[in-house]
Amino acid sequence: QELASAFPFNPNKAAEYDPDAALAPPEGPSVRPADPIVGASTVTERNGSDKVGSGSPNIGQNPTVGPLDRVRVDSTNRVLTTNQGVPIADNQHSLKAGLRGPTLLEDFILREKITHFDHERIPERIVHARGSAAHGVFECTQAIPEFTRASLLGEVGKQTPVFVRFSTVLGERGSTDTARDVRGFAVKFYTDQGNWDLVGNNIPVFFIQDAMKFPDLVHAAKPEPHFAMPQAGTAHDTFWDFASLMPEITHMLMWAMSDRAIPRSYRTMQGFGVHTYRLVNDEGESHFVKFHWSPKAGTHSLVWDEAVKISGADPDFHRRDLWEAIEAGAYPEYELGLQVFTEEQAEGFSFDVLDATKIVPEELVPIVPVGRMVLNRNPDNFFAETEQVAFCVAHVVPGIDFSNDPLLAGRIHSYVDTQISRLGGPNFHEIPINAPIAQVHNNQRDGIHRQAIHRGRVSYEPNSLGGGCPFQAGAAGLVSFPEPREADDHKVRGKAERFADHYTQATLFWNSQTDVEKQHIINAFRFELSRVQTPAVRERMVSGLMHVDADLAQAVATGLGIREMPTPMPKVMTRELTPEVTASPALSLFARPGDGSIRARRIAIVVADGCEAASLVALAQRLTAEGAVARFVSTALGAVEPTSGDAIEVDVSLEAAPSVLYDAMVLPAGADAVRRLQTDGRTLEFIKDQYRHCKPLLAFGEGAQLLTACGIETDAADPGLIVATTDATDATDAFVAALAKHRHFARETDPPRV
Ligand code: HDE
Repeated sequence: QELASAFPFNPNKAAEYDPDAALAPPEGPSVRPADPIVGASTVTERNGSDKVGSGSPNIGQNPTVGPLDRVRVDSTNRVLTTNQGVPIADNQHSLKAGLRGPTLLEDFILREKITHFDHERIPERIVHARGSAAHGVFECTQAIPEFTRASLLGEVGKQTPVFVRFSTVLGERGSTDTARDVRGFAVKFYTDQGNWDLVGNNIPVFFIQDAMKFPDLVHAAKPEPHFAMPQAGTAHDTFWDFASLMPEITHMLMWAMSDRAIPRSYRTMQGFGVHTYRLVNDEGESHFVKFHWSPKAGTHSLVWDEAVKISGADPDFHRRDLWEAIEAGAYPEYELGLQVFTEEQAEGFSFDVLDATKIVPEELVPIVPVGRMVLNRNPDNFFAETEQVAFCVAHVVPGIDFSNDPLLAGRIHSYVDTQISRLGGPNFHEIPINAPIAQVHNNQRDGIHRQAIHRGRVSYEPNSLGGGCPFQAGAAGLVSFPEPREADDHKVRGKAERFADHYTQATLFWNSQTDVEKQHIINAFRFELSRVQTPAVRERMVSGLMHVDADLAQAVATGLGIREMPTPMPKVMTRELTPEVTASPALSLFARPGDGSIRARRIAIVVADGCEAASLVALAQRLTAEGAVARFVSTALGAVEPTSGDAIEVDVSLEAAPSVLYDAMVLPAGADAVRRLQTDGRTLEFIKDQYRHCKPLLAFGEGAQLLTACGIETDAADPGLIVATTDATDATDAFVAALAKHRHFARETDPPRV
């Protein structure tokens, strides 16, 4: 008894001694209950689980995989032990034969520590290695039993726990967050019918049409094999060589060269299932479906110059943003929308819905909102959760099924396959973050690191010795949609005809962009292709772009110094298809400005000795009250003495957190302060970057002189540039409105003026 209280038992094992203690959530700061969506009715928590369920009897009761609290470890007030639970007396010194003598082989404590350390790393994901994740809740807002028997969409208000991982595709695990790249948007729904993984991207189309080409695509895009450069980017010869020879890539390139590939935040990007999937209802009827996530905060991006600079200033920019927003209670929220259509409708479309390089325009099939997802809790441990989570396209639940998209088919195979090597064996579904809430019963046995302790002698089916258990669910289980085959289908390698239309939707995307977005796309092509060393590759790309839009191709060619336009690339499909839609405003990033909130936006309020504090402090209070993050910035840390009132403690120096890490900037009034700031080149550089990146700027009083010193015209008609007297509350209002709008591109020029 005495020993037990001195060295409490491992809580993972405590159930064997004290079942009540085992079921109680462990104490300590690392464990917080999930925050339910406010106002929702059906949140129940079992066993203190973070996996908030819908109240079905299975939730939290699974003896094998159970809630995550079962495996959480909190060492507060605990003694240091070996992996066998033996208390360690001295963690500083190895065991030696005399103080200056050799270290002994006998020192199993040293060897255990070093051996474990030696094996800490697991292989990173071959793609999407760099990622960040969060826990949350999905809530059904419109039940659609007429389309699907998936229980998570069966009842309004029903809540399903989720774990979401965002990622870049190309970079290694430690690469920068703000590289130009597609972002992964993978959602694991822990439903009461088993896990459903919707493994999507922030761009609704893909580079290739057939899984057969995926290793080629990734080999071309990853660092070149001879010298392993460049990291986390496509601006190199092998990618564009491949791209220029694969015209099916054209539509995706338009998206990837747009500002979609440099999001401001994971909170401000859309997500897409990309492929056409199927919904199947209780009667076995099927509809095609496309999945869309839309952020409540709107779609906002960085500008390229800014993204490049952030890579140096804070390579963890997106990871930090997601973490801090959740810690601050500014929970990222997304709406799930569906495009549901019939097979007959799909046959009539001018494009093939099995081709992942095509979208279904919203004008053709509207998006119907069915739910919302709130990310409300950061993981406790990056490795255990974010790194070990294993998403898999094959994880579907009854009511959700696949289409024949040939890209999807390859993915159904690839994910589970790669995870067997990445996570070291076939039992990775038992790793707590991957384990379903639904109970797991089957006759799969053994394998490396098996956790479940299966009872009884039956591990086969049919059986009589185990009473026939576990038994087949029959119609209540997952029944694949019995899709009829065409009578004349032959085994063949090839593609359906409409897959060969490589340009119509690339043109649709181009035509749907605003002028600002078009210019950014041109600049991105110019940048990426300027890095390509092989002139023939650059020319071949331009010859393909000529089919998208003549102006686009010309502008890119000019940027590359190509004086004579090449012959357009021969088209694979000569038959002209008539698209249903030639412009879709919904494809512009500006179509989703968001809810007008400024939550989690970061504002630099510049201060220096001799500034007028009252207006700045009042502004900081207002911004904080609206959920924004206001930071007092100066040339160095320490306290700043204003003209009157209390000293202002500087939060961060210009050096430590340059301009690109802020969404907006405020310059103080006060002649002395302005004189001081003006003599520091870094302040002016800070202001210039804010201006060049089209961010809101507010200058009080003499602060406007700093703008002039940067060559910024203060009387320009620019709603993002506000010059005010110190007591102007309407200026503060204008600033908050400018902040909610995010960027003010009207001032942008190419090349930049400032
Ligand atoms: Fe993936 N993809 N992918 N992919 N993918 C992986 O699985 C693959 C594709 C996506 O946060 C891998 O566990 C093939 C499209 C995301 O853990 C791997 C093909 C879309 C993630 C794999 C594709 C995606 C991955 C690497 C073409 C958007 C990260 C590690 C046939 C709809 C998930 C892993 C996470 C990860 C294969 C194409 C999204 C190798 C073969 C299209 C978000 O299995």
